[in-house]
Amino acid sequence: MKKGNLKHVQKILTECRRIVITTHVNPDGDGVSSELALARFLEKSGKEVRIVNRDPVPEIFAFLPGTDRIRVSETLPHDADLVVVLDCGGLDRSGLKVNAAAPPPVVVIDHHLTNDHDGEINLLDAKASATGELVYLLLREMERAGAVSMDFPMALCLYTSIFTDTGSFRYSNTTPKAMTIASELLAFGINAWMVAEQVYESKSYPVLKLTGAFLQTLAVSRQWRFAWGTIRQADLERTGTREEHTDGFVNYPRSIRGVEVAILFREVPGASVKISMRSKGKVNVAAVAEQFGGGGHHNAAGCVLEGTLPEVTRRVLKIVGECLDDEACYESPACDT
Ligand SMILES: [Mn+2]
Repeated sequence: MKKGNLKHVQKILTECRRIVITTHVNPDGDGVSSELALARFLEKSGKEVRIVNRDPVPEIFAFLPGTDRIRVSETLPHDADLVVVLDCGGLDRSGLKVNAAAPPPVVVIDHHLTNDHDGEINLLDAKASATGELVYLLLREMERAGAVSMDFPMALCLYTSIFTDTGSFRYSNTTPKAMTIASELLAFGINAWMVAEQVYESKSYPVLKLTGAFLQTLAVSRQWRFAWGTIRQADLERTGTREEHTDGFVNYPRSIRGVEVAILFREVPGASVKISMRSKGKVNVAAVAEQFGGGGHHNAAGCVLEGTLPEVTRRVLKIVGECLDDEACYESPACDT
């Protein structure tokens, strides 16, 4: 991250009064937590702050202080002096409709490895474990310059952001810096078990039924280098669950021994398929997702493709197979998609 950008963002935040904060569609723990921590700090600094997202906060993050203030809307408010977009490349990814006649200035704070960042100022660090890590550094910088301090609710949010984006401190983005920051956040009095319990141990029975249905769909390639699973709209309807409940499902095929790349195919209304990909390290799945107009990190990426589930599945598996010198085996019942 460029140090100058941190100062630059700090300056523009200080100068603006009406600030809107948003994140990507289908917000995750990092996006929501980063929004809440930044909003609270800016409000304590006397700013008029709104958080506007296209999609609701996933249930498992309802425990975060301030989620009730997040507004769900299709449209970006027209009267903001500044928009801060967190955890993605820019307003495009927020899914919010923007008044094209008078687009607001945008600050992007993100840690994704894509090159579509389109803010006036981009505070980027692909090495940061989470956007929350960058927000932490920004708030510490602002703390030094002003009268407002970080407090327990902000620390709880930022801890949750690093905790979730590192997969509970398991993924390769669990750097010494991430751990140091997490440790500083814990020192605010956060109960690590409480956060873990809220995020990972508060599943509903319907979600476990959906998990069961998903596990039935798992399939592996000929050489066992990649594996995938599928969620159909009918599975969600039958179990009474929603798309947000499939978060983390891609980790099941990834957990198979020898599998390098895991893919989750989710049928979404409107004849398209949402794809999440995870790599154990050798393959850059962001590069694969970018071929289909998506993006992400080396180890975690996604895209949305138009078409039916079987069509899209074949297209994506073909490319992944080429990357891994392997292929999907459709003729085997176990691999039938
Ligand atoms: Mn993130």
